[in-house]
Amino acid sequence: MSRSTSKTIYPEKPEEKDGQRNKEGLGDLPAPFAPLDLPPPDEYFQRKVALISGITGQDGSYLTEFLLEKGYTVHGIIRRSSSFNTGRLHHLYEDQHERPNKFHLHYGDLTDSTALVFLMARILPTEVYNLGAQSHVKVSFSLAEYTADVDAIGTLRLLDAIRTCGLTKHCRFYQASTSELYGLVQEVPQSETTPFYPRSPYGVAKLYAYWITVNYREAYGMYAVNGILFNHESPRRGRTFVTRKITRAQACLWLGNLDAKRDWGHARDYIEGMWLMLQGLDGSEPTDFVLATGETHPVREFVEKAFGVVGIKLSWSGSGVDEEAKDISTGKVVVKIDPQYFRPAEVELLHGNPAKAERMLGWKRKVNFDDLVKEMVEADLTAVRNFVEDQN
Ligand code: NDP
Ligand code: GDR
Repeated sequence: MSRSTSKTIYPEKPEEKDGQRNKEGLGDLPAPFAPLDLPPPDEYFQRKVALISGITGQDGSYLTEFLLEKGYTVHGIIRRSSSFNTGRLHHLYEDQHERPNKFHLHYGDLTDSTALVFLMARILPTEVYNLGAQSHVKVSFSLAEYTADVDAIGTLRLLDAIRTCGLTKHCRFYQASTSELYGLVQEVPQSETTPFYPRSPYGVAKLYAYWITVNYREAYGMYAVNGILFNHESPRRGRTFVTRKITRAQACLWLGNLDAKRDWGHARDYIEGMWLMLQGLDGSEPTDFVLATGETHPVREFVEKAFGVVGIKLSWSGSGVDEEAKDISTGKVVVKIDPQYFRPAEVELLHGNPAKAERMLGWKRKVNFDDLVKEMVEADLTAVRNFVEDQN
């Protein structure tokens, strides 16, 4: 059958309606499959509608609070799960009475293109925040293929959903990139120009996501940016990340590499930075930003500070897998090493340089290291006390 007689839904050379081909910079590529009758971008952007993947995670919950406060309508993608996965959003749902119709959750998954296109076309967001990911570095060694599917190809699926719906000029896109891209660091501190050298399936998947975001910005003129965020923590941090594992410790704490150094900030500060990246940059071209504190601390120091909050001083002895820490006042061993928490390839040092974000976004972290540790320990103590009270 000759090409000229075949009927395709996606014509190879679409008719140029309303100068769309030049305006969208589509060249010879297929037109959006479902061009929508949208107002011009300036008018369209009067609406404030956010779509968040990963809304049930630490960052998603803080971002939702932040955007609702700013008057946005917030739509979130949640995964079907047999166990409860909306705990971090519970308080916002209860607030629905005061903020009617502003907060909506939809089933979807970064592995399901059809669902993403459907949600995009229905919601018509002005800002998309791609926070969804299999985000645990150690777990990514066990679930390498799945991590690539969600973290790398999932990002592509979301970007393509925007294109498919003809929203390339109508929607700004934030990609949750990570300091794990630097991995085996090539310079200290790390900035937007530091070469990448990821050290885990997670880091490699996020490298693809980083570049596909840059590529869609350059190829289609999309307002798509990477926030290269260094570790940020909070009382809502998942319980298997090292900081939260430490602040929740009640019995002996079994850890892995105590010498790894991280640039730890507070998640709430970083959420504001994400939002600032999508606010137009005063007309400058969209670009990528590092968010970091500019300080670095070993895991061992986090442990000492956390125990210090409850008045426990530690003495360390031994080395390698035999290292341990005792409570000086009781002599009880409170920290030991379990090699199962070591990683096949480790990121030993992360230390970010946030100068570009400070200069162009006016962003600066507010919470310092000591206050971060204190807030997390106190939140976990409160949670334990409340739990005990509930039992009585
Ligand atoms: P969390 O692990 O707390 O949250 C991850 C979110 O992604 C959850 O809502 C999770 O849903 C969702 N998710 C997982 N798989 C899928 C999927 N297949 N489809 C749709 N959603 C999915 O991560 P954080 O909030 O800490 O981080 C947010 C983002 O920022 C992540 O992309 C992370 O990689 C990145 N990042 C985080 C940093 C940090 O220090 N926190 C630093 C730099 C980058 P569910 O609740 O159902 O599991
Ligand atoms: P990270 O965070 O890998 O930096 O990724 P995590 O808290 O898991 O590890 C930080 C460092 O602590 C060491 N470590 C341990 N880690 C865990 N989880 N459990 C332990 O028992 C333990 N003992 C020592 C680790 O080896 C590591 O060096 C986080 C995630 O949020 C990513 O999604 C994000 O991209 C990066 O931060 C920036």
